[in-house]
Amino acid sequence: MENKKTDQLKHVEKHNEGKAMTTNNGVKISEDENTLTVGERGPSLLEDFHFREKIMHFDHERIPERIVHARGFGAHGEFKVYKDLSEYTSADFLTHPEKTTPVFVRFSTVQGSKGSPDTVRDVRGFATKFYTDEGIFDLVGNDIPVFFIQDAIKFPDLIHAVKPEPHNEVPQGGSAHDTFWDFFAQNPESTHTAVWAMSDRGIPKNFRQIEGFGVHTFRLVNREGQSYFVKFHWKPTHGLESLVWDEAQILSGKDIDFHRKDLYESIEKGDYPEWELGLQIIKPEQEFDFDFDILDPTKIWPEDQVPVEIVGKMTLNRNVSNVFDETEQAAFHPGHIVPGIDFSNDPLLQGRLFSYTDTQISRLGGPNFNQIPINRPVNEVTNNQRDAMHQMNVHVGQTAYHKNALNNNDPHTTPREEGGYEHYQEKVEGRKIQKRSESFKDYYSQAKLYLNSLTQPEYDHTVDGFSFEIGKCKSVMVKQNAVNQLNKVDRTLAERVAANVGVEVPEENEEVQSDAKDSKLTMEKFDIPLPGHSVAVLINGDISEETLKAFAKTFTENKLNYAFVGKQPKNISEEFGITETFDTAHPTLFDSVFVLSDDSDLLPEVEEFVELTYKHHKPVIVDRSASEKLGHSKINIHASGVFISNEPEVIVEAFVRARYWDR
Ligand code: HDE
Repeated sequence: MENKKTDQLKHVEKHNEGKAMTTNNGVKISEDENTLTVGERGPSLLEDFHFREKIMHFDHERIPERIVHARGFGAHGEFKVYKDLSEYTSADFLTHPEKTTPVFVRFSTVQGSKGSPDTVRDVRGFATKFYTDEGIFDLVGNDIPVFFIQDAIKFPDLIHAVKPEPHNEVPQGGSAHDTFWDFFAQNPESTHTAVWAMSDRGIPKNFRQIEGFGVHTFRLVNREGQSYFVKFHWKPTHGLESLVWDEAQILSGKDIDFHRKDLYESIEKGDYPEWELGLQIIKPEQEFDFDFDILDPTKIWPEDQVPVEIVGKMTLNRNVSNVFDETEQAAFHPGHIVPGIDFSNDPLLQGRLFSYTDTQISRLGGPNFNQIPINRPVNEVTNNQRDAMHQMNVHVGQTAYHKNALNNNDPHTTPREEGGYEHYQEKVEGRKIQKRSESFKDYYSQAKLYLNSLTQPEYDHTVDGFSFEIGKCKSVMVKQNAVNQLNKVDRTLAERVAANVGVEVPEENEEVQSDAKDSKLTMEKFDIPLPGHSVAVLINGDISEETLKAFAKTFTENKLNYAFVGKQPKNISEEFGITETFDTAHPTLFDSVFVLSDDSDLLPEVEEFVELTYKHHKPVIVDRSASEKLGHSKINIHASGVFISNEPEVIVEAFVRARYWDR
């Protein structure tokens, strides 16, 4: 949409204009560069209270990072429901199409620490805070619809296995190591999610183009008290895209902030990321109609069996003003729900309900974290909770208990009919036991369903993903055990991975005997819209200002991001022309390449740039002059996705596909 020659800081707000600097106690400061000393070269004096305060505050600037999902980035936005959903729920924000509900979303990786690269292979967190008029609803989901475990008691085990190994704190930001694959092989319920994570879903291209899933089964409850089982989905209107693994690895060095920059810049440019909210609904009487348990978080509800109903749209349209104050201090919780939404008995969900408040208390320093601006509901908070660390309110009055006569029993409780939250009355009977339900024990059918549903390139990438990760393990036993697990899902996958990592494929073929597919699982079901696509225009030699302007015009009209890369051609005004050099630009930072050349030979940097773009299956466009000189390169100019043209309009044809896998 914009030539990259723009001042990115232009949108950052000016602050404190014309105001004096003060201490935290409000005293105006006359000196902020030299501490108080005895004479110019003498000892410093502790009585310099401004110095002491400034250093003390700095010493405590960091808070503990999240134990998981430490690396993340967020933005503000809004949500609107398309139609009144009171058939299913009484939730105010889902029954008033005229209302706009503010939201805050934080995307994250799971494994890496706060400073780890964005493009690692991992599940992505997709947590949304809805500031509804009835209180906060947090949809704390992921970009993969299933999870590695079925019971929350195993979460510390999973996370200890996937995090850097304790003896050497390696690797950072990834699961390609022994303890994770040992966990995988010993805990077969992780198979389905692992297959998703090893597929293209594990290396999304950006946050704008991921799906979001609530993962667990929740309940919707309508005004009459009828309940429905529900799964929540976010479908990106910008389509769904992934990186290729080589590209993701290069980006981990070239630009570790690749995803956060993309989100920030898209919002700054007004190319707002959007998702539609989808619901899958199962009626209570259908609970046992499926060949999977609807409470099992390692299972999807295949969309071909339970269609997703699109019910609303979320748009992210405002960057945060301060990442620490807002994104870092945001406290999400799957237990933050509003009337009309309730929980199911999914044991993973039930365990999460304990963990999130508990973790915020140590991360954010006490139980008043709800009072931090980003966590505050938009409606008024009134109750008898008092005191504790970092209390921000000054409570008035004599009473802080219920019931009371001194204050007319206020704040009072509200019946369900008038908007008070009442838990759904589910009848439950049984013995107290510690045992997983038999209905949770099919670990492999849906892993097979997923593999069956992929296109051939997607399947091949999944083989590569497993081969890389298992191949990185040092223990031959772990590699063998992992391949043995794959053999229980898909024989071809097991054979190909075994060959790649150098272990035996088990003699007996134990794969799931099923050709079942779900048409919604491939990523290729999504169209990739032209706007937002980025193109590197490589300038080889002297290209006229007129030509560059014609390109700039077409790109802008089609809402494409572009950069002119190379050396500034002669006779071009300084404020126009080159925006990146071969030192600053890199093929992995763009979606495609366009080469403009005069009669001179191609620069080696141009050739390298085009070769890597070609290797990553992205569109390559060269003008006629450049095409004649690419003969001896690694590029087949007749291959699919390679276009020879001098016309800027060729982009419309070239960019209909993000990747040309058949090259
Ligand atoms: Fe989380 N998870 N989780 N999780 N999770 C956290 O909470 C936990 C699970 C998810 O951007 C922590 O505030 C347990 C599933 C996201 O701030 C912690 C279990 C799903 C985020 C925690 C799970 C998620 C978290 C760490 C097993 C997808 C980041 C810091 C029962 C549906 C939210 C924090 C943000 C964060 C616990 C499993 C998603 C430790 C015990 C399943 C997106 O409380």
